[in-house]
Amino acid sequence: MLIRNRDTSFIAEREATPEHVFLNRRAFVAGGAALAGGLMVAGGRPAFAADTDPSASLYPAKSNPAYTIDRPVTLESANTNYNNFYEFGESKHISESAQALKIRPWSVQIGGMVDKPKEVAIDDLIKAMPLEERLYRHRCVEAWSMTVPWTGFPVKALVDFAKPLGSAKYMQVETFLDPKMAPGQKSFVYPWPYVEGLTMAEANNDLAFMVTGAYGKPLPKAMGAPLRLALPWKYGFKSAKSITKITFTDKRPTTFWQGLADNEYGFWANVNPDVPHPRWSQATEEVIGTSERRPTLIYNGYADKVASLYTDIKGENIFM
Ligand SMILES: Nc1nc2c(c(=O)[nH]1)N[C@H]1C(S)=C(S)[C@@H](COP(=O)(O)O)O[C@H]1N2
Ligand SMILES: [Mo]
Repeated sequence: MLIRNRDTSFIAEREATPEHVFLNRRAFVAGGAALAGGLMVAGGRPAFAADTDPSASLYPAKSNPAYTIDRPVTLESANTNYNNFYEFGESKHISESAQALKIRPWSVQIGGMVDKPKEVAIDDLIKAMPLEERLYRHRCVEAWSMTVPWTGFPVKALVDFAKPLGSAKYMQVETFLDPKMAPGQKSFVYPWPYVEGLTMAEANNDLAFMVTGAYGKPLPKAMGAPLRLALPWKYGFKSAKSITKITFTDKRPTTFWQGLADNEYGFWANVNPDVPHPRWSQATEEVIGTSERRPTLIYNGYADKVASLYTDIKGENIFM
């Protein structure tokens, strides 16, 4: 993610170049140096060990034919080698360092404006929810995209489980806070923990998905195990990873990226090719795992399912 020069230690090149381009170049240079020295660059450990995950027997889940798409699925190996997970570093290649993420025991706190606050162990939650597989597009604000076979359950099922009060207007989600486990959280540049949020209408929309698996297996750590969001009509940063806390509230959350640069990353963040980011175009996207660029679609191709959520919102930029 590109951020503005709040911290003057960011070098000029980084400000002029999308982060993934800059970092890939750096990785290329480092790889070249290692090869010149006669070393092989390590191939990388597997993203996770599905056989040791206590939820492994629940996968693969049946696929929901209502959510298929007209693009090839991104190769799993391409996906786990190109991630945004700032808790484990600013590079796209965090799948090794993310192995430090401890995903059991794991529980999710549910509170705020609810009938009764509760804490639920992840395996109890997964067993109580109706798991299914959906193919979704994923469009990062940095103008790259993937197609991912997620497994999970509708956010609406979690809302029903949480029983929010009628006065709740937003669902806020938070990632763990543990700088010992996640070295990226030692950086004071970022407003940890990662916070995101949805309106209740968005949370109850059919497309809003709570993810527990991918590629027919439990979710790899690099993709935000054991619980993350997938909100395919919004820029990827809305889809918070490794969720530990869900709070229902009547106050709009200040999200992680807003906390860093609210002139560049908003609360709504709906995909729109005609509304550029302040420093780059959103008209097209690099399709990860291919050499293609494709035109970006309004609401990332999901307008029929979500556009009606925004018809009454006035005086705000719903595309930032
Ligand atoms: N906790 C947390 N969630 C996060 C992020 C992050 O850095 N930390 N990055 C976001 C961004 S910018 C994107 S594009 C997606 C990336 O998900 P992926 O790595 O599974 O493709 O996760 C989002 N959720
Ligand atoms: Mo992103």
